[in-house]
Amino acid sequence: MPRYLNVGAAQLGPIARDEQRATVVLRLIDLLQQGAAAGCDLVVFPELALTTFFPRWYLDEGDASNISGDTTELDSYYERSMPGPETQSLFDEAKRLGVGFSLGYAELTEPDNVGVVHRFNTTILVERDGTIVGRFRKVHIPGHEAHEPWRQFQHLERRYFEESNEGFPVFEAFDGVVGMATCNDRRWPETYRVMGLQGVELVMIGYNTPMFYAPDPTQNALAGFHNHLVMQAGAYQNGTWVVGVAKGGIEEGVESLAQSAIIAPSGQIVAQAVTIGDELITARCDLDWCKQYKETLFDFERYRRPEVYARITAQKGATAPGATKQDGVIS
Ligand code: CDT
Repeated sequence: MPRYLNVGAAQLGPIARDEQRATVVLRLIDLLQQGAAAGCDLVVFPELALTTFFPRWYLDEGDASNISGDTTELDSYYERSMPGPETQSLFDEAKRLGVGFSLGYAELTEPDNVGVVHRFNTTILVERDGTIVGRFRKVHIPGHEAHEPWRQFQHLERRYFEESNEGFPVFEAFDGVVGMATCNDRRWPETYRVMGLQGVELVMIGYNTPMFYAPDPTQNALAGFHNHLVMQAGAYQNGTWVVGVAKGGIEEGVESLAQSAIIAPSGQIVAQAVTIGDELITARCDLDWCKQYKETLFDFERYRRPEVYARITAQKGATAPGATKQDGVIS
């Protein structure tokens, strides 16, 4: 008897800088209702799905470890509680419909209320009864820390978000084993493998990917190819479903990749968005299909060789043969 999970990928079009949370939440509810009408158990929303992609602007002063000056606008993009006053209606509707969801947002947290705040690029997983059953904080934070005026637009994620040390947990939810990753995380094979080693059957990934990559514009034309390449490889090599969901289209003058996709454990794309705006795509995901890969070609227990992979966790940057690092200089 196959284990089917009906999954929706709720792609979003642009969110304007001055768009109110309430308006965005109405868009999310509309997509959730479309998901319910299509028989979805779970709807996946993108990264930072409640606001515009604010890391494109330099909004504060100080340095990345000590954000200072007027942070009024910056702080307005973060959630201090989840659900909060403006997101509660999404949770209520999910419960009413019996449809779960994952949602990316900027999290501002002040543990122990001692005045030290932390900022994470977070995604939560909400079950069909409206309860939060999982949380993921983005691990790989791309871009830069300081204002770089030479760029057409900034990518200041490394200023506005901390790197999470919580890794890639998986959750027993939706009658399967599920996990999350966020945007740049999808480009790193370790992301999928760490979850693969925990038996993951479905990975939810939201993304905001500008089509223009300032450090190397020769990559621009390959943005769509690279997006699918990494997620299809991650799915196949770990025998898992992958749901990649964009906030795409032209947001505040910056064009972002759409092409949301649902990918099977075979690595094949089974559904793909055809617009660059709000759009729900769906797939009936047989979670037992994962076994066909996990128990054959990618039988980890039988075939993996962790004893020869020590470098993967022992070393960060690449070192060419013969190179030694002294005083920061590779010789
Ligand atoms: N949001 C996010 O992680 N975007 C990155 C852009 C990389 S360029 C700084 C991505 O990997 O798609």
